[in-house]
Amino acid sequence: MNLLYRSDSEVARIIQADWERQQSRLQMIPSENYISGSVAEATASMLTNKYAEGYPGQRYYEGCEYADQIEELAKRRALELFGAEHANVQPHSGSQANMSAYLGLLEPGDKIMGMKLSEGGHLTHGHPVNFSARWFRSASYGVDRETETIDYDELRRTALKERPKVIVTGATAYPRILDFRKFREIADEVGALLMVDMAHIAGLVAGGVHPSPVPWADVVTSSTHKTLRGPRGGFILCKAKYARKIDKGVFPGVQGGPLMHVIAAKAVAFGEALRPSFRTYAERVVKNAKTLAEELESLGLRLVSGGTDVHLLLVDLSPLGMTGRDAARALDRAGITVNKNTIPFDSKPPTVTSGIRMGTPALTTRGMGEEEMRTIARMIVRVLEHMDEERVIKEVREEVHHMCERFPIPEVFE
Ligand code: DSN
Repeated sequence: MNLLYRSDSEVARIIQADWERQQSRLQMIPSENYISGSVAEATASMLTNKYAEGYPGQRYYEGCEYADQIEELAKRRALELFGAEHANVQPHSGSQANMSAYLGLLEPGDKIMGMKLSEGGHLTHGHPVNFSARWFRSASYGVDRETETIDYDELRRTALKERPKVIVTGATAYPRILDFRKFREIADEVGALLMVDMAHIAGLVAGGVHPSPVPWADVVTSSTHKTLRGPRGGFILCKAKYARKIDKGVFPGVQGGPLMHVIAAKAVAFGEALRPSFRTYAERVVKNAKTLAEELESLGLRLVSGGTDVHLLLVDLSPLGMTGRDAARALDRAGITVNKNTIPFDSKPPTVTSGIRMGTPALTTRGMGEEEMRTIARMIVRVLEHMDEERVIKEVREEVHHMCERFPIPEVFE
């Protein structure tokens, strides 16, 4: 950032400060990760200067020959990585991918049925404050109170009653494997389309450690920056028969000019995820999450659904009489960054919550393994047990600092 320091040090200093925060704390928000230097270079490239509204070979601007090449390359790699029939790599984010897919598949007022945000879903899956429930009608499903996992019989009953046009699945805070085959069966029975938002698990699917939704879903949406470890952005995969509708939903339906620099970075990230080493990464993410979960449980914490199959876990703090908000703040002061999160049937509002959500994608990118997960679990419990003792917070902060120094963020991904 030499140039930026010389021309606008006010901005450069803030960027540098956040980079130091990322390096010196344990980043355990499960939707965050570290991109490679190559993804960063592509994101910062001069392709940002180009307007390329439209699609390769059918642009509304001249001078798009390299924009076409980069978009075709990103699409080819996405198709190879996920084995899909059609890809659209233009969505600026996961939410815009969802908005575009709805616009392509539905008319205003049609009904969607998605998982409740408070039980693990996402705002764009039909939450009342979101466009997905304001422009469309929305019904919802959740988890069983006992098992805290999806009860597929109940889901089927709700679908039969509600008769949605699209069933949406995919989650932001669900620690278990989703059974896409069952979703497909239910969608077929009620005559609905199946849309899977795989944003959280895209890297696990690419790495072969979570079943792929691609064979089962009509449309799969995703972001690129979570377990997939790409730039901030989105993409959509679909069966060939929906290609036209989906493409029209993205452009001109929702977006204008695509972010060509980000599409280039998506191509780089898809390329990285195609390497055999990415499988090892995905396996380690899940192994680390399971180890972290086991250690936290053995130290007395209650985990929603009793554990995890994926990259994240949810801790229920209500038995300790504490809120997610207070716990997350104390942990961040100790250098462990997680987020407060509602747990199923939470009695507290989303700004307070009874839970914290944490995950292993970023720690695993740093090269941390099971031994570090056990140490981190002990540090987390120590902070929770001594939230008001500055001495303990400081000691943990120092331990975190040493661990971060031992595991620098890699610039290059092999
Ligand atoms: N906000 C994201 C998350 O943290 O899970 C979902 O889009």
